Amino acid sequence: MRRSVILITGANGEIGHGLVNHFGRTSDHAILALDLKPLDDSLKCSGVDSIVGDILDDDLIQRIVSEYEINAIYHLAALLSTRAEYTPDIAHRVNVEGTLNLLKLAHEQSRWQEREVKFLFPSSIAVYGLPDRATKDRAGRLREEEWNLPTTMYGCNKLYCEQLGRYYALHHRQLAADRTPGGIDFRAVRFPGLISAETMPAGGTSDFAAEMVHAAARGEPYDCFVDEDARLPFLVMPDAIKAMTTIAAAPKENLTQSVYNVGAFSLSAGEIRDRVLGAFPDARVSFAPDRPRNCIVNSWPADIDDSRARREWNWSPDYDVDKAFGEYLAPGVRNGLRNP
Ligand code: NAD
Ligand code: AKB
Repeated sequence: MRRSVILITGANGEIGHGLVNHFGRTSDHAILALDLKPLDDSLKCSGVDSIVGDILDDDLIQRIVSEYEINAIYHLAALLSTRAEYTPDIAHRVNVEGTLNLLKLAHEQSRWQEREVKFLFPSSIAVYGLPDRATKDRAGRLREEEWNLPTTMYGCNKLYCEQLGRYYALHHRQLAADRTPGGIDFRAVRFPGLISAETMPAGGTSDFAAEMVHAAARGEPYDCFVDEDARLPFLVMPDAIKAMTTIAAAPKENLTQSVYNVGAFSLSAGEIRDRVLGAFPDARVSFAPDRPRNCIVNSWPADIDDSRARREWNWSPDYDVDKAFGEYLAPGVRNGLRNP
């Protein structure tokens, strides 16, 4: 008998920490956690099998097929935007070929099980590409289909994987004589910058927000790599987990598209500094913009329109900006310092 599991790739990353914890608390399903890095000890518990490995390793994927019956896939493994710009070829392999491997795995599993396998994919505001700051200021909150002209390898990868997922769900093997409809139930959320009180980001371009909060809590000075007025939408980690698990549970007939924006609040780097100073009055934040990274942030929207997610699957963040800083980030990072 193959063990029935929810597969989480990139399980040792920031969202992975949140998801593994969430399922550990709330789900009867066993979890298969896959990551290049060993799973943190804090995430290891009964009900969690972990595999150290690469989503590009075909032999490993086949081993997973032979040992597990996969109910749903949360495919988180990726190289984020800044890291991807340094190694675009590797980013393309991990972000696109890796996603294709997981879609093929989901397809194979659905044939074995003769039912749909849910595939949850965290996309990103990096799929948007605004040509300059003036256009960004004029554009305001973007809907899903606007300005899909990414300027980064990561954004191109995410946009294409959204389309690959839709293709696998709706049109895969459309000319095959023995084609049976369905197979993969692909659902994606486009996340803004995420801020976690528990983990530190690495390799992203929206990382300045989380880095500023964590540096302040540690009493370290922080040189912010974007301009004071650089603005992005943000979401705190508990709401990111809420978004992924809520869209996963939504009745399929309510969903009119496969990709949805989700957001909570929009802040400039200067406004984040002010919030951080409110919580940590001794914080030392200065601005030393890195022009190319600042350009990437300027190509991403200041805010996103998530009204379709709110209408179709009742998306609603638990944390507005006051609650995010007052009830989650400030107490959370202080607590993290007490319990390293
Ligand atoms: P993260 O960098 O913290 O985690 C990614 C994990 O994937 C890492 O633990 C890494 O070891 C693993 N990984 C990388 N390459 C791998 C490979 N070839 N095989 C197996 N594992 C591999 O990132 P995160 O913040 O947890 O993001 C998770 C997902 O959410 C990513 O797809 C990311 O693009 C997306 N996302 C994140 C944000 C954000 O602000 N954090 C925003 C939008 C979308
Ligand atoms: C990044 O900056 O690359 C991520 C993202 C917004 O997708 N945090």
